[in-house]
Amino acid sequence: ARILLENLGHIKTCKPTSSSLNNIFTGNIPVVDLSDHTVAKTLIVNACKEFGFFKVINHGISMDLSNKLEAESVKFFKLPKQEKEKSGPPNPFGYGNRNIGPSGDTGLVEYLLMSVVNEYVLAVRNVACEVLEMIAEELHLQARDTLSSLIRDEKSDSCFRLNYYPPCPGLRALSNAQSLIGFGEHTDPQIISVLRSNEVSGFQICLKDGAWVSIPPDPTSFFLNVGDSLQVMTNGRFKSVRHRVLAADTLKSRVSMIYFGGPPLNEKITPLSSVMEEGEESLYKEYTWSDYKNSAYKTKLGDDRLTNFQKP
Ligand code: GA4
Repeated sequence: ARILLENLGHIKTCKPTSSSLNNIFTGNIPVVDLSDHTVAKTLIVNACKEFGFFKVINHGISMDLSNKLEAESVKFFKLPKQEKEKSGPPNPFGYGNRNIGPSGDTGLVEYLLMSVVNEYVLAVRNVACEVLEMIAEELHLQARDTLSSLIRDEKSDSCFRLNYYPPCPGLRALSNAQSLIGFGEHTDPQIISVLRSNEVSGFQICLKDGAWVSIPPDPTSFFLNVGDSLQVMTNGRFKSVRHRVLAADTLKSRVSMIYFGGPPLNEKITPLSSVMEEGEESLYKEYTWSDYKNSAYKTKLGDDRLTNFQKP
């Protein structure tokens, strides 16, 4: 555990529901080639509006870096229970098993939640910033770094999560749907999240019509999703995507690593003036990221956390 924790920096700690598991199909999710900015920025903005989700390729992060971190993670999750528990409980950062967040949510998952300091996270944050800068250009925001500066800020409230879904072969044959859930459906509260997983499937997103789509895993790529804060900052133009992970119905465990790019605690989360049409009003009340976070930690994982912040 110590090796992993030293490599990853300080562990501080950083929540699932199930609905019908039917309607599962593999969708055509936008794939964005980051080596061509001109094409990429239009694709990204369209994907953020339609899905709140897309995959990026040619991102410049070496497989080696991701694989090393994955291997370190597996080493940690394979340690005896007692050893792992020395890094817990996750309040807010640390090791957690089955229990997710403070509201009684559970899933077939173990995880480590931590603050962000290591090389991998810095590399992934750069990808997130590059994407946010392309969004800023495409939306004609006042400055290119209007969004990226929030997650580059030294006070940025970002975090990093390693999830380990133990192998549960044959699970799906069981009738109890709840037991199929690794991490229950939810939206991410932050601005943007960057996910990378090994080759084990399970990740799904919810489309606008409510259908769940399985996203084929791809360890060479990153999956980005719009968080609640970016939905608000675009006054609802971008969608904070609902997603979940099914338990690993295989002999192999699923390992995912997710960077959550959040703004500083005192940052006002409000629609960016340059996205607003003349006479357009904010759909949301005024609040800071700290207000949102405090409120989020009182909710159940699957709750729609933004409704409290919508204008009547
Ligand atoms: C969802 C996104 C991130 O994983 C996370 C989660 C956090 C936790 O696991 O402690 C939360 C969940 C997440 C949203 C609502 C609250 C907080 C559990 C929960 C019930 C680290 C985050 O920032 O919000």
